[in-house]
Amino acid sequence: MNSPIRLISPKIPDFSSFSQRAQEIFASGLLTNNGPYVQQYEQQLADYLGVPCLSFANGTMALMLALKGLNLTGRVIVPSFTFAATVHALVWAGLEPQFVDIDPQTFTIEPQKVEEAITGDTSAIIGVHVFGNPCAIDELQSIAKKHNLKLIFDAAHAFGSTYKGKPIGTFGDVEMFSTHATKTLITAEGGILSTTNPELLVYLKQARNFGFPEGNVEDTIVPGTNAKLSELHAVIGLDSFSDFSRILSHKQGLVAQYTEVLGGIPGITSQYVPDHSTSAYLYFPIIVDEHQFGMSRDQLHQFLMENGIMTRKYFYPPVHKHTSYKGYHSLHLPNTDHISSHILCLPMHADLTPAMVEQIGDVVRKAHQHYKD
Ligand code: T4K
Repeated sequence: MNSPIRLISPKIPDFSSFSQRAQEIFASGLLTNNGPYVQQYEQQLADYLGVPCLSFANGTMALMLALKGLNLTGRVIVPSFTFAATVHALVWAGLEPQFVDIDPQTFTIEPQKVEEAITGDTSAIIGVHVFGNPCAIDELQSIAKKHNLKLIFDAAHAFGSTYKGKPIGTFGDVEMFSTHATKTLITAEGGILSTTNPELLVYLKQARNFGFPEGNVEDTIVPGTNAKLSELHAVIGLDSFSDFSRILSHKQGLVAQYTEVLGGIPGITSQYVPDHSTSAYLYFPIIVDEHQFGMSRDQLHQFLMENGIMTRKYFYPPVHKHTSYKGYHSLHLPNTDHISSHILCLPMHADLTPAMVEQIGDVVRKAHQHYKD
């Protein structure tokens, strides 16, 4: 049997380039604490996005520090259709989640529901660019402005996505990217914050380094934490960055092919990406309508696995149904519940070939045929 088609296959940068730089780092003795490679990596990110960028140990800590740095209080509006880390970060920042439903086509937070949910206690909105698909940014921006709320984007999946011709990373008060091994731009573990807010940048630099201001290692200014990226991680990021555009366009080709091979299979639809946006497509999500397709999402997941194709049910269950959010289980979020229980994320990565996408399409068609016969 052929080896399975993986959901994700991190594009590990060339080892000889890494080892050369790692040797330099070892020889210098400076392994972390804002060394030259971290600075070079942050400069490359800032040049690419056109706004200042800071690196962090992971996306979750980065988001938590961004929320702290904006001095938020009370409740923060957030979708439940996301990875748990989005919500955990705000709870760790001492805030209360206020879950809001998503649009059933784009899978991103529904602006009208956001506006309806605002109360006197609301201090911010977090939008998540789900699988790389940008939120309805203009609408969210005008709601935030009208109600004097901060607007934060969890762009964990969206490095390389664009909205109305501008890169994701340039919107709201601050945006967070993850560079975890499962992403397209990787540092093994890591996160990025991009913001043009000078006070927030100063806070974040201090907060990721225990609260020390630049040039002072004795007196902390804020109760910070340790959320620094190491030099070795920054080297992986630099190498990964040099291959990023090629991988992004490879993924775009795969999306076109997925759309073609899955098109016309009854009961299979995908995520709607508006014409004014481009998505970095972390995965290729499909929605399985059991009645038209003939198999449930869970049965298709199993069938694909038996045929050597790895898939994941991101994000199932939705965060408000997690055990850690017991108090929210009875919330009525119909689109979130529906998408969460019908979604399946298909493989998407640099090593995925057109032949593999063809094979995935054939197996999905076979599953439908199997039911019909
Ligand atoms: N906000 C959102 C919306 C997020 O999705 C995430 C993270 C965050 C915030 C927080 O960012 P970080 O703090 O992580 O920077 C994974 C990732 O760990 C997580 O980063 C990601 N989102 C989430 C969607 O997925 P798991 O536990 O589901 O992944 P895991 O380990 O099962 O791996 C998934 C697939 O990738 C597997 O098929 C194996 C493959 N894989 C994984 C790793 C770690 C590899 O091939 N190589 C690897 O090194 O969480």
